[in-house]
Amino acid sequence: MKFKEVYFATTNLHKFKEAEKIFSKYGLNLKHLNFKTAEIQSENLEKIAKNSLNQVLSQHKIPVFVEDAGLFIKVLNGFPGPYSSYVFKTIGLKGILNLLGKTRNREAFFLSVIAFGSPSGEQKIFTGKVLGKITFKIRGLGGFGFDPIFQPKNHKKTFGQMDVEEKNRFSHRAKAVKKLVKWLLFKEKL
Ligand code: ITT
Repeated sequence: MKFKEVYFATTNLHKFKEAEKIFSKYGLNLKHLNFKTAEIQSENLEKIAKNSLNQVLSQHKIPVFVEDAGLFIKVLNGFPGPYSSYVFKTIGLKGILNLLGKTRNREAFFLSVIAFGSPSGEQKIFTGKVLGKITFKIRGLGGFGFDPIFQPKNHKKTFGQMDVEEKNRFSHRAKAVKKLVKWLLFKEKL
């Protein structure tokens, strides 16, 4: 890899562990930077991620990435989307299930946007998306956030019923992190 070490700036250890597992599969070591960014309000995850990245880079001259993720529910016109963290803290899983009630169309997706930057000034964006549906009940104790009510397409379990390894096979975050890792490894050969 071109960079000796790469940092993931996040306050969410679950997110870090998911990414770390993928890095180590490719033989790379991922470092954790516990950094709380002041998340700007925007409907665009990429804008939020880029802004957060620049906050980190203004204080740390290291190769680093941030990730912004959200759950987008079709019948709610994409809500909670960029407000997922706040909605999780306020109305939580039960609040989302109540909002949907008995609605049959429960289609949703998770989107992950990674913004990577290095002190030399280069910046790159990587995204990952997973389609699925919101379950009728909370299922599973694993994972974090909305995992216990999100069932990825063509699978019987919710993310909450999977361990990190299994979730990493198809999650939004895993897809984005794999793109980043491949880019980091490919760059070395340039
Ligand atoms: P940092 O900003 O410090 O990285 P965070 O938890 O606030 O940590 P996000 O803003 O990206 O990170 O999170 C948005 C919220 O969306 C998160 O708190 C969860 O409630 C939810 N979320 C994101 N990814 C998720 C996943 O893989 N599984 C379940 N819920 C997820």
